[in-house]
Amino acid sequence: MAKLFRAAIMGPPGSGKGTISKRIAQSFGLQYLSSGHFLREGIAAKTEAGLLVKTYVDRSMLVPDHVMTSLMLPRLKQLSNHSWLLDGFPRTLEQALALNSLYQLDLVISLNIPYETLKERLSDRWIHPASGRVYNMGFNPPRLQGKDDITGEPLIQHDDDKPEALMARLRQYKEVAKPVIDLYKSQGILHPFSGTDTDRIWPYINSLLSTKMDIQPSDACQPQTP
Ligand code: G5P
Ligand code: MG
Repeated sequence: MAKLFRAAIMGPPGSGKGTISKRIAQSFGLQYLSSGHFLREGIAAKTEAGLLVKTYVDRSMLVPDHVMTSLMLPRLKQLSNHSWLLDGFPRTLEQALALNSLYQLDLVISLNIPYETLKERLSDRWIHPASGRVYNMGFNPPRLQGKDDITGEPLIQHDDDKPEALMARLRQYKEVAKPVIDLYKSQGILHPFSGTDTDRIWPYINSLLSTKMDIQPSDACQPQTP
């Protein structure tokens, strides 16, 4: 059996974590787990926990660590025989330590994208609120302007993607991510990527993963993404 491979992708809001994760999952057959996706699933289901996390997510505040670890870690336990990629988890040192106590990551991708680029991207971002599907009017526009591709329902823009709110989110990201980045750097598994275009960063990530996983993208099996 091939060795299991466990990776995580970190980066500020809008840095391309989701876009790149989907490409990795498709090219390398990793199971892709997005913390934001699971949170939005709970919100859409209107469970008690979902309504609680909504109060944080709506304000782009971090959901408490114990909620995040109890959301993510059991899902990983169910995937004990799979290779996986985490998008958006861990985000804090507490989350990283909780993960570390169960699994040793093989590789962490950290995206460094200039603030001006993030501002442009997020001000162009439209969301289908019920599913969390994300569009960008320049990069991946919906087929019909202002409408979700799957349901045809209207897309909305998030208040938190306005410049003042975005600045605060980025400051918070830097503060909270620093000890996590330092931890993974000290473990020798951190791989930072800088740039303004996902399409330019992607070939480097693709090549890094091909080397680390000792696999060519075309050899990979079919992914099961959320
Ligand atoms: P999420 O869902 O993890 P964020 O805010 O960290 O949300 P987001 O918005 O999902 O991050 P991303 O995944 O990094 O961004 O980026 P993306 O969606 O791929 O790309 C952003 C936009 O830019 C898209 O429209 C995309 O099409 C476009 N784009 C990508 N590349 C390019 C490019 O090269 N050029 C152009 N022009 N456009 C491009 O978390 C949501 C909330 O959940 C909570 C928090 O409240 C968080 O705010 N949360 C947690 N709380 C605590 N701990 C955790 N571990 C948590 N995880 C989630
Ligand atoms: Mg995302």
